[in-house]
Amino acid sequence: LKLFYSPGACSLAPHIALEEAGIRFQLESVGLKSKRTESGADFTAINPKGYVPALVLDSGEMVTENLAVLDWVATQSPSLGLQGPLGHTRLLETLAYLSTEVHKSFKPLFVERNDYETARARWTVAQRLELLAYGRLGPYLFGPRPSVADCYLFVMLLWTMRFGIAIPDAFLVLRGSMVNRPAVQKAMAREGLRVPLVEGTFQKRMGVA
Ligand SMILES: N[C@@H](CCC(=O)N[C@@H](CS)C(=O)NCC(=O)O)C(=O)O
Repeated sequence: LKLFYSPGACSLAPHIALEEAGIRFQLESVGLKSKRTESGADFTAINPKGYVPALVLDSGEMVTENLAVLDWVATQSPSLGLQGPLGHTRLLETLAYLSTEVHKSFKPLFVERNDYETARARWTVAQRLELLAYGRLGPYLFGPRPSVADCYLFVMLLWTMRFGIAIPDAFLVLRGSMVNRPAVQKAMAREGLRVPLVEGTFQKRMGVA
């Protein structure tokens, strides 16, 4: 099993999830601009989409798209999924929201568009996180245990620190709970990222999203 990733990018979500699952895997970093992997390979020849995450299974088949990669991890390690008749549906619902509504809303911030687009993106991210937080009991999205959706949300909550976007109190708790998890600390250290200790003091080496 091999995960292609870039430090601090959205691929940190499956990286954390794989650590949480206790699955053995290899990592290979990708330069998102150069499209070269750390071993010098042309990443677009491996994944024509040219973006991370890309997970190569032991069978040699490749899975891309965070939603699918995270769902795959949850099928390997059901404690990272959601139980009950609607469990899988709720997981996909949340992963889809994170991917298409939250993650995508960050894009103008990473490409440094004009002030208007940047301000609008910040507002959109904040508003979508408010909607997601509404009615959550915590500490994680679905209660006392983290799911793969929390891994994805956590990466977005690191990005809000980077861009100084205020987040709901429930997500301050969630981010703090995630930061204390050994799997999160291991994955962040492996990606060369400093684990935030105090709100607002996050020194990052983030990839471009
Ligand atoms: N649709 C993809 C998007 C993944 C994505 O945006 N990856 C970013 C890093 S967070 C990336 O690799 N960007 C470089 C590029 O698109 O060239 C997913 O949901 O997994």
